[in-house]
Amino acid sequence: RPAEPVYVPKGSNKVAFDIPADYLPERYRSVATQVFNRFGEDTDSKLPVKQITLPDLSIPLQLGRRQPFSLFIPAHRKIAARLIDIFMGMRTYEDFLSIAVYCRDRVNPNMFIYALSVAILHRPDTKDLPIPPLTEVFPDKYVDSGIFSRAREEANVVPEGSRIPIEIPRDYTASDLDEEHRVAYWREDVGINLHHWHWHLVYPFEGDIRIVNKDRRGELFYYMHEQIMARYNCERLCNRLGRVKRFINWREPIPEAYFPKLDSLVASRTWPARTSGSVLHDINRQVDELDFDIQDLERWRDRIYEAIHTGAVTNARGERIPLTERDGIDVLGNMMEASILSPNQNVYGDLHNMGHVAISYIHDPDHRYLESFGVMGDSATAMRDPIFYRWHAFVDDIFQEHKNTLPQYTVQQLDFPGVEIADIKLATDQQQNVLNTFWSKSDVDLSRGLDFTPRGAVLARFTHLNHAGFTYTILVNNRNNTPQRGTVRIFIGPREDERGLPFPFRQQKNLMIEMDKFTVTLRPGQNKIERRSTESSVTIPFERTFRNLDENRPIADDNLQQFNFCGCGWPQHMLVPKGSKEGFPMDLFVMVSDYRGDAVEQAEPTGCKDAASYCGLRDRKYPDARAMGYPFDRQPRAGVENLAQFLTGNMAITEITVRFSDTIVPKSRSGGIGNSLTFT
Ligand code: CUO
Repeated sequence: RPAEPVYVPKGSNKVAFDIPADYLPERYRSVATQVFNRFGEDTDSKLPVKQITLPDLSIPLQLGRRQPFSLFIPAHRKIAARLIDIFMGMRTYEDFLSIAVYCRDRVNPNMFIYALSVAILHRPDTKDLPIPPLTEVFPDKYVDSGIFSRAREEANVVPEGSRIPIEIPRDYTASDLDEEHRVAYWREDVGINLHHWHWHLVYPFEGDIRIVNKDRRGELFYYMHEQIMARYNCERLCNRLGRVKRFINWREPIPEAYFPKLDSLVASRTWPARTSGSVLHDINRQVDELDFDIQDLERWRDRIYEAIHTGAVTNARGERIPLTERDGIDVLGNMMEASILSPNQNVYGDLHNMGHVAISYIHDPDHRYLESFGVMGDSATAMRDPIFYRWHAFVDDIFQEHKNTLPQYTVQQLDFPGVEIADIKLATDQQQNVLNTFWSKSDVDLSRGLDFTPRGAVLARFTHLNHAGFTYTILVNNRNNTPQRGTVRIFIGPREDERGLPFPFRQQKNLMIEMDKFTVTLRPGQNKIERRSTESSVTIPFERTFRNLDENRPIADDNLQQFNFCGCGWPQHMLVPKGSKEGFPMDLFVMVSDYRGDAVEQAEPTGCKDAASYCGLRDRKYPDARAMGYPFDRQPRAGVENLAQFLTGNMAITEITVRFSDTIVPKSRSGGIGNSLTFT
């Protein structure tokens, strides 16, 4: 299976690996020359792969080649962690390349790509190397299974150059009879699912402590998923669906069904579906070394609640560790997920991960049908399923329970003396305070993930939500007579609930979507700040989700470096919720906070730094000293009932409208997002 040991971007010089003869698995050796000639004929150079003394691979080889691999299964995690250790432990780049090449045709392909990607992200000598884009390596996790036979036909019959992209229908997993299907375009978005996979690559919950122990990773687990929930709830309101109901009673049938219609090409299996009315069961699957009861989940849940309500956790030595105002959320995030940084897995268990597992095996809890996990069992596919959000609504609610115990922000903790916002607005080329959304089409190359196809791209064309680019304009008065540094924090949130009534602050705060965050220096007097939507600290540029394969233009080398190696980040094309045809009313909120309370003293980041809000910075601390989600992470001070009453002088709100038009608009060639289009 062509999961490439080192990803060579298309369009660059093609390189073939010159592999030591006994690196090939025995049964391929007799055909080695033939295969090399077939795939090596159009290469420009040969890259010699060094023969090394091989480390002990017995543990990674325990997982079969054709077995599905899930990070949520502890036995799989341990095996993967060993492979990551091996990759991380290779002393030189040449040794790393060598072991990667050796493993590629021997270990489980899904685990191989996972471990290889984690190693590339974390080894100092591979920092600038792009990691394999998962849509290209395993397109079967993103594309309707029916596409692949068409793709093979296209690849085998039609010569490169005359191939046309295969259209992925927009509505292939369900019909409108299922009201949850109204938000399928969001749940199944390729960029959103890629972001989630990348996030969990950057923040693994098991393995070498140096890889897991990143600054505030538990808190970021809370915050990144809290923002997914805020965004999804907002998307639901746009589509006239109620906010997600927490999955809290685990004995009740689950009304939400999901039929993924994905086939795994690696494991030759169909991803199982969940019918409406399915019920969780105790899990006892020897094949996965899994044995736990729903009661275990309930005990862990109750102990976590107890820790929150008593304000302290009990560590493995029996000591009480207080959940402090600053670090409590970080401890809780690691404890709930759980990561190996959990203070006590014996007591607090592995609640969030085992929830994923129990749900993903709902159709075969004791392996009697020899079935494997559903989409909830893989971070690359979990967000497709409506139950993901019901589970994470439960998880988030526990975090909120802790946040509700913290002291409310005082006016002094929010205000920025002498700094006042005079005016805020946002504008597209055409209109003020109106955002426009529509559909666009983008292509993904399937050829890397298809076995034995002739060379050249085979494109699948997706239809996805998109929006017209826009600019924020913020007028800020600095009445101090010295320049002041501040952090601009931009959020949007829906104004009205399911009934059309204005949201009280206590509810709206959980729906505030972070749009951007950046530092400014304010001169004394009036300052005009302008900021483009494409500069957002939340998103990665469009080109990093989809490579602009459809535009038939050579890609500049410096861009290539950027393309996929920092794939963590919300996709730019999903920055704005869909809104509605009539116009969906939202609040735009802007705050300039005092930088003295925000600053994290550290060296300038290198490498990927444009999606720090949800992804942090590589090799650096999280670049904002405030609690993540500030100022909306806590209950409001006494007397504040709505957003307007919450404002201090350094904040402002204005009403905006998100208007959706049900048309397909091409992306503009400038690399922007349909900026130059006219809407009437
Ligand atoms: Cu991201 Cu539940 O953590 O999937």
